[in-house]
Amino acid sequence: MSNKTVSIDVQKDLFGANKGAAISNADEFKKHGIHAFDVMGSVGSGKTLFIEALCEKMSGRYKILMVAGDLATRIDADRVASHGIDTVQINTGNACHLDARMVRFALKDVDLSKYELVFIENVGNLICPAGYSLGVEKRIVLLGITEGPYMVRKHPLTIKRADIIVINKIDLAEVLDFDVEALVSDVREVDSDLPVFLVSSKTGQGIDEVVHGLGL
Ligand SMILES: Nc1nc2c(ncn2[C@@H]2O[C@H](COP(=O)(O)OP(=O)(O)OP(=O)(O)O)[C@@H](O)[C@H]2O)c(=O)[nH]1
Ligand SMILES: [Mg+2]
Repeated sequence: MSNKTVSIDVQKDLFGANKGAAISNADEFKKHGIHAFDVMGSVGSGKTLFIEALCEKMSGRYKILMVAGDLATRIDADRVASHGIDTVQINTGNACHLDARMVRFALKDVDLSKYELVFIENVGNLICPAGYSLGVEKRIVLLGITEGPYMVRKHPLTIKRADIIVINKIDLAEVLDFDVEALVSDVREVDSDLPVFLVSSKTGQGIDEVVHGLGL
C-alpha cells in the first residue's frame, strides 16, 4: 500500500508555463519585426478608445493588428475593426486576464508577416493581468481618472510591472476636480523612472507623446 502526498505549487506551475509561452510569443513577434504592446487597465478606463486613438494616428504608417481580450463579447474588437484595422478576439470565459498561451493560440492561424504593430487589449482589470507576461515589447498601464485617486497606491505591483503609465481622461480633470499631479507623484513613489503620459483618448491630447514614448 502506498499513500503519497504530492504538493503542487500551482502558481509556480502556471507562471512557469506562461513564461515559456511568453518567450515563444516574443520570438514570433521578433521574427516578423513586430512591435507588440499589452494595454492593461480597469474596466472602463479607456483601453479601447486609447487603442482606437493610436490606430487613427498610426494606421497610415504601420500595418496594425488588434487582439482584444474580453470575457464574452467582441464589442471592442468590432469598435477597432470599424477603423479598418484587422482584429482577433479572445473570449476568456471566466478568466480575468489574458495569458501568453491564449495569445499564442489565438495567433496560430494568423499570418503575422502582414503586420508591423500589435496592440493587445487585456481583460478590464488592474490586478490579474499583471502576473502574466504576454511576450510583448512594452506593457502599458492605463489609469482613467474616473476610477478615483487611489488606483496607484492600491495596485503597486501592477504599476511596478508596467513599462509606461498612461493617465487617461485628462479632459475631465477640471470637472472632476482631480489632482493629476498627486497621481503622478504616487507613480513616482513606486518607480521614479517610469514614463507617465497625460492623455485624453477622446480629444487626442497626449497621443503624439505616447507614440514617441513607444518608440514608434
Ligand atoms: N471624456 C473621456 N472619456 C473617455 C476617454 N477615454 C475613454 N472614455 C470613455 O470611457 C468609456 C469607456 O471607454 P472604453 O474605451 O470602452 O474603456 P475600456 O477600458 O476599453 O473598457 P472595458 O473594455 O470594458 O474594460 C467610454 O464611454 C469612452 O468613450 C477620455 O480620454 N476622455
Ligand atoms: Mg475595452
